Amino acid sequence: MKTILVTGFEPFGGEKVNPSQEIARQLNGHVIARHRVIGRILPCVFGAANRELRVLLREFEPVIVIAVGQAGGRAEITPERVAINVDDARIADNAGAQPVDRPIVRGGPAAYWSTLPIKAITAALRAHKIPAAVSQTAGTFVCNHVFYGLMHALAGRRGVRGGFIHVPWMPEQAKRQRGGRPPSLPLATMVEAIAVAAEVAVMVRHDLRVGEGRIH
Ligand code: PCA
Repeated sequence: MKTILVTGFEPFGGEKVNPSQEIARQLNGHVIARHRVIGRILPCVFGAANRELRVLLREFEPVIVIAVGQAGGRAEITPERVAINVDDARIADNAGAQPVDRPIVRGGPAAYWSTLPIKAITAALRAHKIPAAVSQTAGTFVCNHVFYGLMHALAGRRGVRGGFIHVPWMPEQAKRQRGGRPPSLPLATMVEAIAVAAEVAVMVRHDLRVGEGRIH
């Protein structure tokens, strides 16, 4: 059976949980569209996260890779369009590093596009009544770092597609934020969302060609 690799991140920024970690854990071992799902957790550490990811790519030889991370404050499941070649950290990573304006791959391309069908995934999530939107930036912290590292690693591999999806906070995280209650989604909804995304990634080779505002 072919493999879909789903990665999540350990908690960071002083939090005790990370929905992406729970999603990877829960989907590990599932079979989706006749593909076996391997769910693994990456450290929220510049450099180390990409080294770990490359080990997983070699070990499991997945045909699809969906890296997932938390984007606190977002209200929707957001398939990311593009990874950019820069680390610029607003806070320290879990090893205390806080790079500023540093290329991820020296001499590498400025950016890589996701090779997941991001609009078809967005449409399928909305059809499942799950809030979703294409995102035009994965930020410049460890998530973008892993997204770029993933696409750089896949650039030489034909037939392997991958990308990144950010997810909101879980309700218990949102509750703990000061100053109003930011948006969140139940964990079960987010697990379902990534399962749907994986299925669409298997089924859809050519993404929808509709403007973002017209995806239903
Ligand atoms: N979110 C962070 C890194 C780990 C995570 O889950 C980010 O958006 O960069």
